[in-house]
Amino acid sequence: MQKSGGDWGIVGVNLMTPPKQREIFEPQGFAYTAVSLAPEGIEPQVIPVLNDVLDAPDDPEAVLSLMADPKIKIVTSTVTEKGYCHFPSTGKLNREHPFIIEDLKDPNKPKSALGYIVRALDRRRKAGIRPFTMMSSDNLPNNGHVVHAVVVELAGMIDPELQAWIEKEVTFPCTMIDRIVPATKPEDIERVAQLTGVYDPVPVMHEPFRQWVVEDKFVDSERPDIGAVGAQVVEDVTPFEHMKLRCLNGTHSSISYLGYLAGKETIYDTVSDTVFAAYCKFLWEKEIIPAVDAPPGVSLEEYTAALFERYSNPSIRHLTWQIAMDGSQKLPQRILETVQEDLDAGRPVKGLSLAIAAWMRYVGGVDERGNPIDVRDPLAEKFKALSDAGATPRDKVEALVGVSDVFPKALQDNKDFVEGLVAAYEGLVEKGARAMAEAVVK
Ligand code: CS2
Repeated sequence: MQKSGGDWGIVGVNLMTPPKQREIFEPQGFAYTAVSLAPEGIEPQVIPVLNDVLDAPDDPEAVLSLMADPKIKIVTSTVTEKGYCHFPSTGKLNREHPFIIEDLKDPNKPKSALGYIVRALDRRRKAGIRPFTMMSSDNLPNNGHVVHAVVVELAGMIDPELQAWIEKEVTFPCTMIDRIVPATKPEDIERVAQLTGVYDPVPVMHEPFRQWVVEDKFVDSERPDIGAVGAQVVEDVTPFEHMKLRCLNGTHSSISYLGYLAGKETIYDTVSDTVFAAYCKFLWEKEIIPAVDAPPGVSLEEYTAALFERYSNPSIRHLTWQIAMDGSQKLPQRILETVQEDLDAGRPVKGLSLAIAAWMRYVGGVDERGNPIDVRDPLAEKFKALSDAGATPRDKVEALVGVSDVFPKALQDNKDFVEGLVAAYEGLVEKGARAMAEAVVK
């Protein structure tokens, strides 16, 4: 904002309660502490960029009138994959979603991010105000297209004229954002207080690495000079998204499911085990890099070697349990698209199939030592019921592959792929995750 000139500012909006974010941020002037966790040392920094923070459930009108204010030029969303209320395998809006049903009831009390976006755009249109740019910052391929499709679909359910105006006037740039930021834990808050002498209940603990790639598609070209602080402003984000989602998130999820089953608490713990380290490198070399077109000038070998260093950062305690969350929303773009491309090209997929089988075992809700797993996923109950109903690994795999919200038809119909999953699942039950990861690499 300093480098851009002008009078840019940022207002944060919290869509879900509790906790009440405004009450937390206001006494500290809306500033917060970001802590860079480098292996060679930790570095706290005060981030004073927020002008205000609003809690939507407490005051929907404050949020809607702000979003309808002509001084708002850009709305960004960081609501996680499931926040788009869509079917991950098709990208279509889930019209039965409880939030979407709420969004349709009262124009002044939306529930989902999409509801706020559509209702605020409607106010702007009716008032003759230019729209804002709608920029998703979530970890989805074609995130601009995803949010565009669901916003337009929801608008169409409200008013076809609004839908047509959005299609004509609003832009939805695609973005790729990369920085490992584990959820803040109570011990982090204590640690930051000791480090800085200041109690901040909302610090952000992050790795040093960062990458931000943005498609240059803003309403009336109005945006701050994000290039001045290292964002890459490009014509096409797709190769960057594929590289990140498949190389980083694909292995992140794979080693999280296997690592969790094997009793590993964090990514660092998992890759410190030579078996899982070799498995992760095997995935890149044999199954993922062959399915990724590198962005111009990027070496995927160097990119993945740097990723391995990032995973091996002992200062980052990124829980395998956290990454394992919401698998139904993550698997398609992180793993299944890669598998499909490998299969189409005649490449083997035994490494990624093991990861999918590990996810299936994970959502069954019991780990290798017989302990229950706290599975967090919008479809958790469905997965548990399907898994419990099957007597054998084969029954369980076939039932879970049948979930069309997650698996595209081409994979459901691919007999060899499904047989591979059955064999991997049986192996997980008989030998365990670590032995199975070892067998893949041999
Ligand atoms: C992680 C990501 O929680 C997860 O699913 O894989 O949040 C990952 O840390 C980020 O995409 C890194 O940029």
